[in-house]
Amino acid sequence: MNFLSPLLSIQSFAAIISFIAAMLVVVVVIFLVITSSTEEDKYSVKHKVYKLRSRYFFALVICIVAGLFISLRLLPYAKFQSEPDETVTVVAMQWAWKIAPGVTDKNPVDFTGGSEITVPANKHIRFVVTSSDVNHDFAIYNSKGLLVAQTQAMPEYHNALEYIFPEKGDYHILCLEYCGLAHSIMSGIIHVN
Ligand SMILES: [Cu+2]
Repeated sequence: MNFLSPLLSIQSFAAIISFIAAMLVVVVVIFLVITSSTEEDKYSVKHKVYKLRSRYFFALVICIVAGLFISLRLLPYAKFQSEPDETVTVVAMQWAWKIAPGVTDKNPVDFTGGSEITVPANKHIRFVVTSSDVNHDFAIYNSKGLLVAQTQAMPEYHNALEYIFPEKGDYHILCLEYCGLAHSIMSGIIHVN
């Protein structure tokens, strides 16, 4: 009996706490019932909230439309609407890049090109990118090693990548999609002058 007494005291303590909590709930419910508003009050509050809601809605619409017009001007697409100053064909293959100026109607397998090309700075360049075997990704990095443009190189698709090189110097080409064992040696250079 002796060893049970601490347990009993904990039990009675818990019972008292539970009773107090239950009483608190009852008091809160009674308080809410006494102080709750009538039906008419509910309608006037509802009217106010609806008015606020419609104002909030119009403010939101104005913000979204203004944001749209501001951000649309920052999109890069507008400056690429015109025809490019130069077009470059890029064919990816396991595990090299075949790059040559101009557009070609040659089959990507028969297409010949080197891993380097020279293009002018501050001119609109269009890279027409495809692959002669599996999926690759044509990625251009600037001299600081930052990725500046990329597009998928996929067999039977010709993806156009438009870019204006802002600075003279050497830009590096790497493959951004794992394409097999020697994926990491797929590199090329774009000389910009
Ligand atoms: Cu690759």
